[in-house]
Amino acid sequence: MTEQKERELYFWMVLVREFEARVAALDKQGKLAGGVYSGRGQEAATVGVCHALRPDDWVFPLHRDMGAYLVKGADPNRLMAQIFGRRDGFSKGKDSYLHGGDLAHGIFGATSMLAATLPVAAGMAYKFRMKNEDRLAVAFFGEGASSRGDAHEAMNFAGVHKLPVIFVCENNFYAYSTPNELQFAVENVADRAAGYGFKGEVASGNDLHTVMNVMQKATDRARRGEGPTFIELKTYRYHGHSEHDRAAYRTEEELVTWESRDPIELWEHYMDKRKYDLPAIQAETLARARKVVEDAVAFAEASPEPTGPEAMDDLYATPVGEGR
Ligand SMILES: Cc1ncc(C[n+]2csc(CCOP(=O)(O)OP(=O)(O)O)c2C)c(N)n1
Repeated sequence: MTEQKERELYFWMVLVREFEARVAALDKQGKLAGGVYSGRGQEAATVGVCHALRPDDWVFPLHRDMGAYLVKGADPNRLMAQIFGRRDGFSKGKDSYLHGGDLAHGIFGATSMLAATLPVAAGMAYKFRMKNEDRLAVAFFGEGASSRGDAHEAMNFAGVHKLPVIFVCENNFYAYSTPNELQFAVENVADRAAGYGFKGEVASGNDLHTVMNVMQKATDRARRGEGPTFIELKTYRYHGHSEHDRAAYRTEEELVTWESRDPIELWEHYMDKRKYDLPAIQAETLARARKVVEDAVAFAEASPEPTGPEAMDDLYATPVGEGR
């Protein structure tokens, strides 16, 4: 990998962290329109996965996958406006962050029902297959979501039809407060892939190199027509489930253990070992990321609130023959 690419990957992780930190602060100031689910600590997972994709591939992020939006190409200004519930957001102020997809960049908005997007991702991959398109669908979900029937149905269907879809489970050890041992009885969630007839990979979600390696294998497999991969990335969220959750169900020792494997610090350590000018890179990257975030906040704050009647816009398609 070139130094330029490694620095770019670093920028994405720092941008995701800075963006989410600002969003958490804005939430505490009561400025936002909906729930905030920080993925702080999970940046290597979303950045590593999405960096491996092409612009015309599709991602299906869930509530903790802000990085997927940013790396896949969503405009940070519109993303922030979405989080503020303003007219320039993807849903034009009709919804909170969670449900705002950005169709122009291949980002499907999350649904509140966990795992409900997985069959949609499989369906989209089925369409790619039918139309002979060299494109992939990537569905993110947590280990909690993996317990839902939708996840099983999607993976079974994808396995039967050898679809170009990658299932990325970010296992951060808690689904809200439910720990792994009360969530599934297998050792790894990805062990289930065998039951669907495709490959399961278990990897560190905090180590960017590892994430990129497993993604490379999975995208190659899918593009060769060899079907899906179930990637389980072991990672950790530093914040509670959402900003109001103090996460009293975990120990300080556990949190600190994971913080000592911080994905951004691991990458900095790597760049240092490569003898790059780390202090200069850190300062430059942080300034660049903060500028993007501050511009996005200014844009969102200047974006108007939608008016009442706009609530009815876009609810129905224009009937055929009418309008245009
Ligand atoms: C079907 C369904 N059940 C419960 C919820 C409430 N809920 C939202 S997020 C969440 C925890 C999800 O955990 P996980 O899938 O592991 O993802 P994480 O939040 O850890 O990233 C729960 C229980 C929901 N949205 N949908």
